[in-house]
This record gives sequence, C-alpha cells and structure tokens, in this order.
Amino acid sequence: AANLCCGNPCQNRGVCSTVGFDRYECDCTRTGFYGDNCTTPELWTAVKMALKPSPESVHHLLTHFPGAWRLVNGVPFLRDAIMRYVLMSRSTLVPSPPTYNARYGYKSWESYSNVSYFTRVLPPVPEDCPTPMGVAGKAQLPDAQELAERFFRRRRFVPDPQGSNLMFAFFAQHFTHQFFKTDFKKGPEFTRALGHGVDLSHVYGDSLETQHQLRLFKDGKLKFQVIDGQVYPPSVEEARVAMMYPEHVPARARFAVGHESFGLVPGLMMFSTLWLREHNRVCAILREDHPEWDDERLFQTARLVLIGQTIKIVIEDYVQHLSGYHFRLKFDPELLFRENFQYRNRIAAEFNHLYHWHPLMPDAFALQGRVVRYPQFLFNNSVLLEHGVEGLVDSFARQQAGRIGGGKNIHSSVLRVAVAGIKHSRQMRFQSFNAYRRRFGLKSYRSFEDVTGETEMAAELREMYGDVDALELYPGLILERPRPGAIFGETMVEMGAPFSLKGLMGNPICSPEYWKPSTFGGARAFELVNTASLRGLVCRNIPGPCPEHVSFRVPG
Ligand code: MNH
Repeated sequence: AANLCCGNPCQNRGVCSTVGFDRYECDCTRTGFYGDNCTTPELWTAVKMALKPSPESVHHLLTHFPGAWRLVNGVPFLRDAIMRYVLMSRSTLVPSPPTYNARYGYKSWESYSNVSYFTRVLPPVPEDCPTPMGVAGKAQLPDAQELAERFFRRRRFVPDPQGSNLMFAFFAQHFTHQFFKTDFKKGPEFTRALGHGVDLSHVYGDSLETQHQLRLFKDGKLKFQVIDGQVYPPSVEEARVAMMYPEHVPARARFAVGHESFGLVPGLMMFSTLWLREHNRVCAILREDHPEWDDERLFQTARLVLIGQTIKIVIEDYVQHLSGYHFRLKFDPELLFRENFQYRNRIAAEFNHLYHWHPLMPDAFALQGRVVRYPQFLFNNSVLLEHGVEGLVDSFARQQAGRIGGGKNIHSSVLRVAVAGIKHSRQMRFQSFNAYRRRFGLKSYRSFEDVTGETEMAAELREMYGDVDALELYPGLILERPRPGAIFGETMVEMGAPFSLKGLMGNPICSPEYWKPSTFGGARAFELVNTASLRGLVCRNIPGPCPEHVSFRVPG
C-alpha cells in the first residue's frame, strides 16, 4: 500500500504521520483546528477566520489610497503598529527553529543541527508515493527543458510594470547570493553559506581564510587597488582567494571579492565595489572616534555597521519598491522587542527556488549610449573599469528590468538556469504549487485557468501535468496571473515576504542585546546604519556630483 501521507490529508498545517502500513494520523496540536484531518476550527479560530481579510484585500488596501496612506505614514503610532503587524504576521509563517530538510520529512536532531543543509518549510514528498507530487497528476512530470521552451523562453521583452530597473535586478542578485550558495558538489539540498542570512559573506568571504586574504590588516580596512584614480577590489594576485574566472579574462580584470562567482556579471562587481568602498569609508569614520582601537576591532565593528546598512536599505528601499505599497515600511528592531520573535534564521530551499528571478534580465545592456550583448557582458569586469561605478549606476538606473511573472520572459542566455532549478526541485522532492499555497495560508487553485488567468497556457499545462494539484512550485510561481500592474502574482509575495522579513529581522544585530549604539562603535556609527539608503551608498562612494537618478525604479 502507498504511504497514506502522500495525499497530504492533514489540513491547516497539521502534521501527518503514518502509523503502521495502513493508517495515518494528523497531529493538530496548536493549529487551532481539530478532527481526524485538522479540519474543524476551534471557536476562536473560527472567529479569527471570519474577521481576517484575504491577502488580495490587504494588498489592494496597501497599494491604493495614497492620500490616506500619506496621513498614516505621518502618525508614528500608526506606522509602528502597522509595521509591527506586517513583520509578525509574515514571520510567523516560517518555523523557527527550523524543521525539515530534503533528507528528513520528520523532525530530527540531524535536520535541526546540520546547517550545511538548506531547511525546508514543507517536508519532501515521501519516496513511496504513487506520483512525484504525491497522489495527484501523472507518474512522470513534464520534461523540464520542454517546460522552459514553452512557458519560460522570452518571445518579446515584457517590461516590469512596476518600473524596476537593473539597479534593482543586480541588487537582488548581489544581496541574495550571500545566503543562496548551493553547494553543487554535494547536491542541491546543501549550502556553502553557513551563516544562513545577512552576514555579508559576499563582501568578506564565507571562510576565515578568505576573509584574511581580503583584509589589509590596517585600520580595519579591506585590500583595494586604485585604477584611474578610483578604488576597486584587489586583484587575485594581491588577495589570493579562489575566484571563478574563465581563462580568457586578463589578470588586471580578475578582481577578488567575498563571493567566488561575482566576476560573472559587472552588475555584481559594481555592488561589490560600492560595499568595499563603504567598508573602508566606515573604517575611517570609526577610527576617528576610536583611535584606541586595533585593526581587528575596527574591521569587526565596520562589518556590523555594513550589515545594519544592508538591512536598512533592503527594507526601506528594496522591499519598499518591490511591494508597491503606499505604506512606508520601517526598519526598526525595537518594534519586535515585546513580541515573541526568535532571533535566528535558516535559509530554506524553497526561498532560494522562488528567488530565481531571471526574467528581470533584459535582452541586452544599454551602457552610456552603447548596447552590450550577453557574451560581451558576462565575465567582463572591464565593463566596470570602462564606465566606472558612476557610469554603470547611471545606465542601470535608466534601464527597465523584465517582468518576473506572467511567463515567456526569460532571455535565452539564462534559460538553462530555470531548467536546472526545476530539475533540482524534483531531486529534492518539492511538494506541489497548491501544497505551498495552502501552507502559506492561501486557497488551492481549482484549475489551470484559475492559475494563469488565461486559457492558452492553461490548456498546455493541463495537457502536460494532468491535474492542477500536480503543478510544480516554480512554474506555478512564474505562470500565475500577475496582480494588475505588478511584477508577479500573489503566491510569490505571500511565500517570499515571510522568508525575507524573517531573514532580515532575525539577524542578531536586531536583537535587544545588540541593537544599541555601542555595538556599532557609538552614536555616530549607529547613525550610519539608521540613515542608510541606496542613494547614500552610491553617492558617498563615487567621485563627482551624485547622479540625478539613483533608485530601484526607472525615471519618470
Ligand atoms: Mn542567477 C543561480 C546565471 C542573474 C538569482 N544564476 C544561477 C546560476 C547561474 C546563473 C549559471 C547557477 C545555476 C545552477 O547551476 O543551478 N544569473 C545568471 C546570470 C545572470 C543571473 C548569467 C545575469 C546575467 N540570478 C540573476 C538575477 C537573480 C538571480 C538577476 C535575481 C535574484 N541565480 C539566482 C539564484 C540562483 C541563481 C537565486 C541560485 C543560487 C544558488 O543556489 O547558488
């Protein structure tokens, strides 16, 4: 007989266990529901359900009525209360401490303690199920390459209606790669980013050895080189870290930074250069206030300052833009000091999977009046040297990124990444799109038309998957009908936001013992954290006047 948990009988986050070979049990403890399959709400649950607005209504409210929001944003008590609600309602969807991984679909000490795994919010589909998605669908999933060709390959560039630009795209890639670092040598379920969060390992390296190679060991600073009067990362000869460069790359363009593959895209190296300059700038400021400190203390403290600045920029510039909310988001750890919130984080495989935002990438790159195609752009740091950070910022800020949702918008140069992602998700036995929807408090889609909001792709999907309950997570996220005027659909937001906010606020610097001026070197440095912005990061670290337009959205 098949494993009776294959069909996900337990609802409302109840835990399914097999009992013997022909029985199963749902553990409904603390779900607010009872009954064999945790389907009957307790009285209090029923009341809350009746009062709770749908994600669609909340989203509508937050993205409309700008006049009313201007008022709310101006009342500190209201702004704090709403921000606290946003943080708590999102982060309670992420188990903390973490639970499963690709190997363990039940709680185990190994799964909890072995941080070389990505964690999992939903356990893997058991091995002994009738179909790859449990019980729904066909015995075989559609060919991943064919899915990519039919539904993901770009026909004609679809711009993001929210106006995201390439500053946004490269910031997304740069920021997330500090914690999405699959250890492909071991398999897609393993990570090399053992800090599991915003540790700035992409600036400082993911090992002490790398960090020491990158450090100058003077005044806390990082090694650098000066080219055409500007500061850039050191070459791999000056900082002996393992960087991934193809053979044809000349020595002078082999920069050494904290992440071994950041030579891949000049947009990544541009942000690495900005953070390198910022680190050394912060060190100089700290040294003014603390001439008594040694190199080590200056370095360590600057790192904490940069972590704080990163979180500030991510919440107040990056997520603010991405959300499309008129409500003004706030980075203020004190909002959570009276809440039941765990200051820890573990990166989930599902979070990595959903962040494969390759549709953002354009057809080619428009750099100060010339068009650079992929082969000339990739692994070409001389693009950065030719334009300078300021030239790239100016160009990237003006070029619109692609829409992530809606399908048929991934450039051929990165299409294979989507294929690989789907294959990895199968290896890791991800549950279905609908299973993830339910896990994050959303209703299952009843049909493929329901998912895509159209009929053409829906018909093809039905033919390929057989059953909407067998639709896989990534195709679901990408092909789901985007919200009107938005970069993607409901599920990307409802799944992504909890992981994102938990990872940002779960950082130790946000905890009561850390979140105080002394941690960051005093009031002046604390202010660097509390006033950080994308514009500040750029304009304090480039020569000449601040470019008119430094933003995550195209001008106009
Ligand atoms: Mn991208 C992984 C290429 C832009 C997010 N990306 C990969 C991989 C390649 C790659 C190759 C490894 C694939 C594999 O073996 O599974 N990515 C690119 C290129 C560009 C790019 C050439 C731009 C040009 N990537 C982006 C952008 C994002 C992004 C923009 C937005 C956030 N990429 C990811 C994520 C991964 C990934 C997330 C997974 C990383 C990991 O698990 O190690």
